[in-house]
Amino acid sequence: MTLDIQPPSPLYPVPSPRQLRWHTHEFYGFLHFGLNTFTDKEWGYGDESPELFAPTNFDADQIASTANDVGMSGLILTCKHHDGFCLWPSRYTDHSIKSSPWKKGQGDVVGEMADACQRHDILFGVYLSPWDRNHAEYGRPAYLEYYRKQLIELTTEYGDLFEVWFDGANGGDGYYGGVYEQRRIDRRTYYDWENTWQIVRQNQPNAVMFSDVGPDVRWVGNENGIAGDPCWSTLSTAGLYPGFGGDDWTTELEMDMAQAWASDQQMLNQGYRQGDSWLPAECDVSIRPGWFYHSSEDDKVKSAETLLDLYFKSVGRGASLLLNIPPDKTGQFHPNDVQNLQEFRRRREQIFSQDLTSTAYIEANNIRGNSHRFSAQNLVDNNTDTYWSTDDNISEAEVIFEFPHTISFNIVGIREYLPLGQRVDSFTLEIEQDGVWQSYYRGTAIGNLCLVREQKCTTQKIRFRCRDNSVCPAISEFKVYLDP
Ligand code: FUL
Ligand code: CA
Repeated sequence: MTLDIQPPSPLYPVPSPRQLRWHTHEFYGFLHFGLNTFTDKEWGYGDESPELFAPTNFDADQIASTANDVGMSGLILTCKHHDGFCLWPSRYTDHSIKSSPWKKGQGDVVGEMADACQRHDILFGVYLSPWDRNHAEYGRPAYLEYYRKQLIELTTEYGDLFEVWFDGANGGDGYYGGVYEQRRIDRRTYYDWENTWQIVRQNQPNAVMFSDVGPDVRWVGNENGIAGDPCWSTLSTAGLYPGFGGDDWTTELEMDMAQAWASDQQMLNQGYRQGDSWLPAECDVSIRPGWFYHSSEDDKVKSAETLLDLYFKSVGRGASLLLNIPPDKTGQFHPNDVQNLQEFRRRREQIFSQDLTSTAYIEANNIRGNSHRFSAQNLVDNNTDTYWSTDDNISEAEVIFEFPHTISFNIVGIREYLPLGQRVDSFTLEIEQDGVWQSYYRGTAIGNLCLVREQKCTTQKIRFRCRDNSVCPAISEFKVYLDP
């Protein structure tokens, strides 16, 4: 009887239930849409007339159905960007779609997007810029009150949110109710984040919150969509705070801070193996050079191959890919973007639809307590809740996949069982050639998903070894693919 075999003890820190859920989302979309779409800007000043917001054919269903069709798990909408213009009829300002000609001021882009996401079976999330270049009180306590009331509107009136996105850009010049001046804030204290976050926790307990440093999901340290290699899901956050990554530094002291920040950016990019918090990375990147739509960028939409490369460098490094697709002036995705997204989806299908391990004979050098519950078959059962694990004292755990005939492959996908933490420090992949094991790949972090993409090779046996680890592994999936 093996019923009393205990699972391995967790290696702390481990993900919270909401982080675990978020890890399954992997690839989702960002919608930058607002006055900037119509003024051809990236950062509105805050003095733009709401009358300029005039999509000719806004279609939340086109946006949400395309997102679903190309494999996105959700969409995050810029409900308010730095210019302060609100895409929903907030009670607390007139600087919103209420004052636009669109639907005679009766529209609600946030509501329509939330509903469309539900109809098309994807998740919905919101971006509410802390920095507001329109609001007269920005920089003073009254603005924080305003900001929190808006956060309450968004977290109570639009159904379930999967993510709430807090941008790091802050302070600088703006309209600010007509005074046109510089406003600087103390990034460490102004937003009283601990209490502001409580609003989201209370109203949307399942939602993760993103900022430069969490509390649930961290920024990856660049806006190119590229996670570090490795990219650990753990980090130590002492001394870091949301917004510390702003790029609007001006004084000498701030320049010094910016230098320190450069090394912090690297830390966000790679994580910190010994970190005390589970704080996985999200890779935000736009399909075009800008975040908002500009017709001049219609021929600069990232190709399917570029998107695929980003996918390997984000999702394939245990992070998530937050891909921005800016709706155009009609209020829909532009055909060029849709075309490349669909080609990107076809490429992923082409690669990932056939897992070659389905025919393999699988043997591990050790199975925890010889228990069926931790068997190596768990690596290939398409179930991330089951995993292969070994006894505690095994320092070199290995599995051999033997195929009935030689196979050719160039991609391997490995997942750790995250509820027990990120356990593997390093691993190797070897292939047998003429009866001799040859090194194919050496890696470090695995985490939610590690996609190894290397030269095509042909073999009948693959050996996966977890080496020099301080604890036994818990590996939930191992897949082998060929990108033709
Ligand atoms: C940045 C913003 O300043 C950009 O406009 C954009 O929203 C990007 C996702 O985050 O910090
Ligand atoms: Ca499994």
